[in-house]
Amino acid sequence: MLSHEHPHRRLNPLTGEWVLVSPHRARRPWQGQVEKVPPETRPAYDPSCYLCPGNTRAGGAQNPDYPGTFVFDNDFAALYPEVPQAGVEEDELFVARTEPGIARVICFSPRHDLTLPEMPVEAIRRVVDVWTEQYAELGARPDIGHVQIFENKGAIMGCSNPHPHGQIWAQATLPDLPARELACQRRYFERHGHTLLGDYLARELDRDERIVCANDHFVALVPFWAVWPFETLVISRRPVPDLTALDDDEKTALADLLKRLTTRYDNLFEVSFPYSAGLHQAPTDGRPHPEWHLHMHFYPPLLRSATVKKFMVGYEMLGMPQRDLTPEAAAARLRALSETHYSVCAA
Ligand code: H2U
Ligand code: ZN
Repeated sequence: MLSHEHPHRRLNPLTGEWVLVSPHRARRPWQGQVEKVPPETRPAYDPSCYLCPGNTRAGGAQNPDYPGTFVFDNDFAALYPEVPQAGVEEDELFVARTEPGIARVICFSPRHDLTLPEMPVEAIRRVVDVWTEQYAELGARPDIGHVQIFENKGAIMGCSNPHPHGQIWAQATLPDLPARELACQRRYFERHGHTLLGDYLARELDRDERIVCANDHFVALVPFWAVWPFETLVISRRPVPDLTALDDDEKTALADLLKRLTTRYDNLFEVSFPYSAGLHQAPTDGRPHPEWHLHMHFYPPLLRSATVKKFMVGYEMLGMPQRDLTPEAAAARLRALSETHYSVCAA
């Protein structure tokens, strides 16, 4: 029996990568800065925000007076459809290919001052519906093989604007991380006849050691192989390959779980909790993907306060990811938090 007290490695079965866990180091003294972050107040409408309704964007286009969600083609798109098919393949040392794609921005709400945890479940449900529609529309295109929907939240994550929004990068080929997840899920499904995440979820529910919160259709947990201090994985209880396979109740349940999870995150350090989060759905290559199990990753960088974050440097850039706080301890911290947003409690 492996003791979680000693340095050990854990395998991420979704990607085949390992993480080094050094629990004893969580006890080391911390003499770095711990700043108290003053609560941020933002207006409901900001005339200088390029995402607020009615405003002119940096690219010159004008936003409509949208009442709910609003999707537009990214004015500074990293990918666009009309690229001439070309490749460099001088030899095995210099390989490059053009990549067609589409990049979009999704405003979650017309309200400049809200974030997901502060939005009502019905409004988050609209965001889930937009994600579903966008995955279906972009995925149906013959030139799109993968649709990556994500949210970058907080200035330290490189988010350019506090207005609640996410992005979509859809492209011809499968990016590296989903490709690794595809290979691992496929191998598992061929061997066992069930999805990897379905079996994993059943085991986690049984142990109840890393579960953060759950409802009838979705579960949020700190994965056994978490890399980021408070990383979580949201898994559908029913093994479905993508959002379009969810029924009405399941989509509302996803919205409910997202609100509850992000509220817990904000309550952890009483700050609008930064993260990069994204859905992992089946590739849109026109083939069935019974092995793919819909899930969403949350990768938050904060470690011990509103300002002290985990850096992926040194050993991590040269060796492998490493963590001090155990996933079990992180889950216990998140589980102990309230699902009422701290700003409501303070009011
Ligand atoms: P992030 O804040 O997550 O970085 O995303 C904002 C995106 O919005 C970014 O990709 C786009 C940027 O290109 N954008 C527009 O498309 N139009 C604008 O007027 C400003 C920003
Ligand atoms: Zn705004």
